[in-house]
Formats: sequence, structure tokens, C-alpha cells
Amino acid sequence: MQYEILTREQRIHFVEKGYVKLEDCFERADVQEWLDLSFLRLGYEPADPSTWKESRIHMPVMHRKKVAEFSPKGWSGICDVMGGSGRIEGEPSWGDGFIINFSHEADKPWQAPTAERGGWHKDGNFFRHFLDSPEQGLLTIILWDDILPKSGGTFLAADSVPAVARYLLDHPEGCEPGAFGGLISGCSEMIEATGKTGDVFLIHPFMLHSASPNPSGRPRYITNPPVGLKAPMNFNRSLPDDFSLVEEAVLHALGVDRLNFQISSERETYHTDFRKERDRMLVEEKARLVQLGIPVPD
Ligand SMILES: O=C(O)CCC(=O)C(=O)O
Ligand SMILES: [Fe+2]
Repeated sequence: MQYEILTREQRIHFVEKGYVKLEDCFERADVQEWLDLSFLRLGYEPADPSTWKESRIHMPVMHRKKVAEFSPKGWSGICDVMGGSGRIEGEPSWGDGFIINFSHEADKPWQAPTAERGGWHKDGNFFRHFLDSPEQGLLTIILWDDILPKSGGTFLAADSVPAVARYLLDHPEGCEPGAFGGLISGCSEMIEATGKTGDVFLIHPFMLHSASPNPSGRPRYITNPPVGLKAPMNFNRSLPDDFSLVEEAVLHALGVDRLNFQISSERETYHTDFRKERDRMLVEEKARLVQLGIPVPD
């Protein structure tokens, strides 16, 4: 495998810990407009927290940029962990469907992540999950603004990939998206996804993670777009060098060099209410912008 930007240390870190943080994938100046627009879309006043009605919100996408053009470094990193651009579905884009954590659980003092807190999950509510599923080939967390410690940075369970991999291996018939949260009970290596504007976390699709408390008073901005694969993962490639880092991490987690894995029921994708709700929000947001005389995309 040829790697474009990841160092050997970063590749080992991804395989062993399930994530790698890439710094400076874009400039603050390139995204300021989207950040400013977000408050207008929501009808919130940036300087008046009493107008921030939701404590945490997942906005719909209004604008998009192709990752390969907007962030060549981010794109190279994604290709490096997924086994090259030829295996990636479509032309991934990053949009302004921000997940803003304004004040989640801000009524109590900040607490470090534990297995006992709620909210741990594996992403991908739109498909039936198998060990080799292509739909969520990678989880990414894009930092659109600086995220300081104890300020809403997503909690990642860096030792959760093996637990999820073993569970999926034991369930070739597939699992519902909500089946994984309980696997956090065996995990203890939790970190906060903090950093600067332009940092990007490339995260194994099996990583359990959770929204975190944000008592800082500072809105926390991320997006978490999945990157899909054209074909299911293959844990039985004839040349070991052809395994992607995501596949390697699964083999490493299972303690094997290769694996002849077959699913035993049909793949399925689901239509979720999540989409319908984003569509409704988008109509509302566009109406607010039109009222302010701000042009909106079709
Ligand atoms: O808001 C966060 O920090 C996490 C969001 C998340 O994991 C999700 O929406 O799936
Ligand atoms: Fe998530």
C-alpha cells in the first residue's frame, strides 16, 4: 500500500487505537462564513446564550464542499486509512450540517468519561451492521472551531474497536444499529476529541463514542460525516499489503492475520426519521435567511 501522508507512527496508532488526528486540514478563514451563518439559520444571537434554545443540535446541510478540493490533506488521510481513493464510494463532501453542543449536561459539573455514562454508540443508523459493512467505512469528526478540554469534545472509547469487532464476528446474521452501546462496559480508555479549527479525527467505524458535557458556555462545532466503501471490507486479501488500515485494525483486534468472513443474511439499508427531520429544519432555516435578505441555495 502506498500512503500519501500518514507516517508509520500514525498508521500504527490507527490500527492499535482506532483513530488518528490530522492537524491543519483547512484554514479558519475558509469556514468563517458557514460559522457566522449558522446562528442566523437557527435564529440564535451569538452574544446572548439565553436565545440558544437547544442544548445540542444536529443541523441539516445547506452548503457542501468536495473534500478532495476543499481539504487535500483531509482527503489524503481518508484515502490512506481506507485503502486508496479507488475503494471510496462517490465523491465525499463536507457540509455545514453542524452538530453544535451549546450546553449539553451543563447543569452539573463536568465529568470525565466513564463506561457508566449514557450515550455510547456506534455510528450508522441507516443500515444493518456486519463485520464487513461498507456503508460506514469510516467515521470522521471535523473540527470547524477550536475545541478546548471540558468543552463538549466528543468522547471516544479508544479500546472499543476489539469489543465491537468480536461482537460482529459472532453475529454474521447482522445487528441492528442500536446493538452496540452495552459493549462499552469492557472499555476504559476514553479520550476527548479536542483540537483546533481545521483538525480532523479519522476514526475506525467500530469506535464507540458519545456526546460529552459542555458547561464551558462556548458552542462546540463538529460534523461527523461517514465515508462509504464501494464494496464490503475484505479480510481475506491474498496480499497482506492490500489490507486497508481499517481492515488491518479489525484483524489486529481479532488477533488474526486474515479471516474468511461471510455474512449469513441480507444487507439492508433503512430510511430514518432523521432525514425527514433535517429536511423540515432546512425549510425553516431557509425561511429565516430569506427574511433577512440572505441568498439561499435551491
Ligand atoms: O455531538 C457529539 O459530540 C457526538 C455526536 C455523535 O456521535 C452523533 O451524532 O452520532
Ligand atoms: Fe455518533
